[in-house]
Amino acid sequence: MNAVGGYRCGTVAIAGRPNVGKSTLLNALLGQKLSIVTPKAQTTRHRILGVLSRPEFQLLLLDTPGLHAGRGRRLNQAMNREAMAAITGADAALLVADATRWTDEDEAVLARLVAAGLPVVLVLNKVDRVRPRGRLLPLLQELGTRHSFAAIVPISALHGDNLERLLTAVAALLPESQPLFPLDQVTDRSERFLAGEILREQLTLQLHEELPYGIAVEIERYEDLPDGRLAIDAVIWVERESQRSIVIGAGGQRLKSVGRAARLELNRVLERRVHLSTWVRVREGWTDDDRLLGQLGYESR
Ligand SMILES: Nc1nc2c(ncn2[C@@H]2O[C@H](COP(=O)(O)OP(=O)(O)OP(=O)(O)O)[C@@H](O)[C@H]2O)c(=O)[nH]1
Ligand SMILES: [Mg+2]
Repeated sequence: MNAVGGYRCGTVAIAGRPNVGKSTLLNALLGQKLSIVTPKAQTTRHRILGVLSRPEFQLLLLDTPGLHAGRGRRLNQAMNREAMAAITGADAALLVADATRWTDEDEAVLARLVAAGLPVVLVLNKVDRVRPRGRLLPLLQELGTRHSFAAIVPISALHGDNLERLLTAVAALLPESQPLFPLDQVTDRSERFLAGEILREQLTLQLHEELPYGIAVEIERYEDLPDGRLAIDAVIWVERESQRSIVIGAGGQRLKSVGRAARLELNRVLERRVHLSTWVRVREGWTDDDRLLGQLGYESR
């Protein structure tokens, strides 16, 4: 199957405003968890590559941070830049939107994709939430007038509905090329990176309001133990001393609960037993400091 005539391969950016289901879609297409998902906006902070290899094509899917308005903190700027870098280098884009609600933010993302000159597939996600179902058709028609999309595909990433149709539409946009990655490779991210993300996912799920946005995770040790388990030592960075006590919680209960949930998820995703140790440390104002962002693995400029 390798690189015979007609084989297609290219990069497709999964773009959209925060919280529309981009990461859920990446995971659903790949059939495994590569990117973390939470009900809160601005969960994804990095580009994450998922490689989907089929007999006819290889799709290099890039999950991106949700594009959001306002200059915000340096971290927000870095996230927007990361998303734009993925878009600029792509052969095509999926514009993921929430089928229950088209907003000005969606319109702004569309404008950026159009400016980048990419063919765009509009992916209307969360159709399982559209009630009554008849509402979908007028929305599809209305959005179809805004741009000449390569295709408009309603899906439910959560339930895996209509994903094959989406793949057919996307594959048609890929250039003819040999596969660029080995056929058994699924991502360019390490398990160590994913481990840090899974801990951040649990922190985001279990902490309230603004706090998750001020948290970063750094894996300090990732090592096999003689008993077969994987030892992971993680530092949870917060911006202020007051946040440290919130993350730890009364009598250490919050951190214990986060650590337990993260360990169970790590056992599942990495398919091995994990021994997870966590520390909470303060790095004053790291979300708005270029140097500290760089130290924590965020491209700040
Ligand atoms: N009902 C429903 N919920 C969905 C669907 N897809 C995603 N979600 C939910 O929407 C929320 C956000 O999903 P994510 O995949 O994290 O969204 P995202 O676009 O990656 O968000 P950011 O990384 O913050 O930009 C989560 O609670 C998902 O479970 C869907 O098809 N139907
Ligand atoms: Mg995401």
